[in-house]
Amino acid sequence: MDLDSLEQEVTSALSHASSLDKLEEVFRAYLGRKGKITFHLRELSHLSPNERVKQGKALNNLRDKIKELYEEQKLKLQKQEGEEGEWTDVTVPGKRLPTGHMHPLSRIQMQAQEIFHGMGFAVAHGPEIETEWYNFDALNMPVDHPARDMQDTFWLKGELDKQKPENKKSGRLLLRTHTSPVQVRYMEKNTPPFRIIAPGRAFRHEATDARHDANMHQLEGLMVGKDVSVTNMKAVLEEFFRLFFGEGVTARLRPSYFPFVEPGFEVDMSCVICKGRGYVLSESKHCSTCGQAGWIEMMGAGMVHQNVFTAAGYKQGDWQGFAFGMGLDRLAMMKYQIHDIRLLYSGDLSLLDQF
Ligand code: FA5
Repeated sequence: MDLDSLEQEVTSALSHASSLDKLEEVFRAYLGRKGKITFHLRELSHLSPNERVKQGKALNNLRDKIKELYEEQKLKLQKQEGEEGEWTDVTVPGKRLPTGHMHPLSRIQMQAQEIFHGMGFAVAHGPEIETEWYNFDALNMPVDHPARDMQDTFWLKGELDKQKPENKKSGRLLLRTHTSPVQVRYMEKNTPPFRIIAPGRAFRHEATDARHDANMHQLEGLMVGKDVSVTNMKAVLEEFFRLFFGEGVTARLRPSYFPFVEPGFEVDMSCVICKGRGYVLSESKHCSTCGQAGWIEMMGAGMVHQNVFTAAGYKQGDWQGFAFGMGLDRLAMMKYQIHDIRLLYSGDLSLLDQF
């Protein structure tokens, strides 16, 4: 057995192996079960004891050397193949991490605010827990006024401390039934001319349906000056609808009654779900969103009653202005074609994830 030439042969075969697969092949050819060196190792038993010791030592040394060479070459090839294998396809779309997003109602509120901001309206806020005075009395609805029944109220237990002068007129506590009390709170602290909007939550103790919920959002508007008129109000509201919904949506004013305005109106817009038909063609059914009317009531509006100015501390006859209170939920329903207001508060991700 010529171990020197065997060593040369293996060394050359290992160092010339050009891939990991080929390297494995060489290794098996010498040290595998049927490998050349394994064969010689097995044959040792046929040799004389002296020969066996000598040959055995030499073969074991060769085997260790081959293993060492094999490991070295393996590392080299792994590195090479790894580097070549590291290929980046920059056109593969990145993984999108799930992130939160704005609730459709918050979006609607922001969009509406932006439009009014563009028309010079500032934003004002008021508390959700209100007093009877701001929610009703100051808005020309004293106790026993039948109009109080128009807005079913969640009354709260407890009252404000009547010893404090600022609470003298407050009355009972309640969850505000509309955003109109912000009008009075703002006027108490500011002198006209001004124009404000007051977005926020309001509550009504009433049965729910596709258009009504016990918890809803309104956006109040108030513009006061020396000669603000119904014409200004109509222009502002029409401009708002145009900017918010685009051309093609029509609005109408209907005479209506609210104790805090005179004259008062209800503002309707054509239903975008059924396109004003009252019947949804694609679903072959009557439109439940507008109750088949083709119109949906969006807001109440009118010229601020002089009694409200007086309650806020202005002198009777000094100022005139208009006010409106629109349903933000209704606005969201029309904009995104959501057929039931309750979906907005359901937390249903199949709806919310669309925004
Ligand atoms: C009011 O709340 C008056 N404060 C509006 C107003 C302000 C009139 C200033 C004049 C001057 P009304 O109850 O009609 O009015 O409600 C106004 C709008 O809020 C409605 O047109 C409707 O869009 C929305 N709304 C009222 N009740 C609910 C409800 N339960 N669920 C959802 N939206 C409602």
